[in-house]
Amino acid sequence: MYARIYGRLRISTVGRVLREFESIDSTNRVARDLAVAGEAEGTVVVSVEQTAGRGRLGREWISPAGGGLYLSVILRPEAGEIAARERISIAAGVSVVQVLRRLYGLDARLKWPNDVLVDGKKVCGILIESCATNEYVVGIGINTNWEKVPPQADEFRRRPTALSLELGCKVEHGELLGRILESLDLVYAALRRGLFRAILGRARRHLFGVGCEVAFEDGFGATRTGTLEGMDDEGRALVRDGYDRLIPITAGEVRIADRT
Ligand code: BT5
Repeated sequence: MYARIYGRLRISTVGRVLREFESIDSTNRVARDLAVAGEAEGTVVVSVEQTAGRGRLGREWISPAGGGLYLSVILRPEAGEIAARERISIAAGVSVVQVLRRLYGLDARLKWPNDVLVDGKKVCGILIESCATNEYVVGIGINTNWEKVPPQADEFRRRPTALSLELGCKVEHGELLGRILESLDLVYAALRRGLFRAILGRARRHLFGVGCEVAFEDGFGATRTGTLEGMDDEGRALVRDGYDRLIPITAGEVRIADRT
């Protein structure tokens, strides 16, 4: 189904092998199994529908047939090549933000560390799972063609949207997939060449919620609040707390209080 655009891709690693499915439980699950079985780096698993699409921390990612692009990529950076998984995470988010801005002219923003929002609503979620040392599966779900926001969304943590709802027309999955793979391939190549700073520059430019009040976990299980100031050179979120201290946040979530 995606073969037409796939044939014209300008890629070196990401998208070298494309495994397409009509319906599977989760592209991340299948990609992980393939990775463990030795599948080549850059292999992409894509499915028209997921019956058990997953988010972080065991959450669900609703994945109706035709309503989204659901894909997972196997990456195996050399040891020491990429200092932290967080970098892959930011890079994946940046690659989606760039495509949505360039292809559709949308004001897509990166919500730290790797959600993508349009008009404050979630259009894309990214799930990075490690299989082994220096082996990752990067899962990307983008809501594409929805007629309306599904009823389950009342329970969602943040209001969702889809490209069709923002653009007023349907999008072509093959074209979107092609551009995402090219974009991801470029940022991944940049990461491997030690150019994380360049990716970070783009992430900073399009970061959502700067200046907003946020809630975050302090590492000891307590929830605290502060103001999002940006990202440090390692890609950690920087939050200024009530004592005027700048706190770098590495893991967990930053909830933007006044926009959810
Ligand atoms: C994410 O988790 O945002 C990561 C989602 C990754 C999905 C892709 S699809 C391809 C690959 N294969 C998989 O099985 N997964 C990946 P998280 O930040 O935990 O957000 C999940 C939360 O977002 C849910 O608990 C809902 O509140 C909400 N949600 C569920 N489905 C959604 C959708 N389609 N659009 C927007 N929000 C959604």
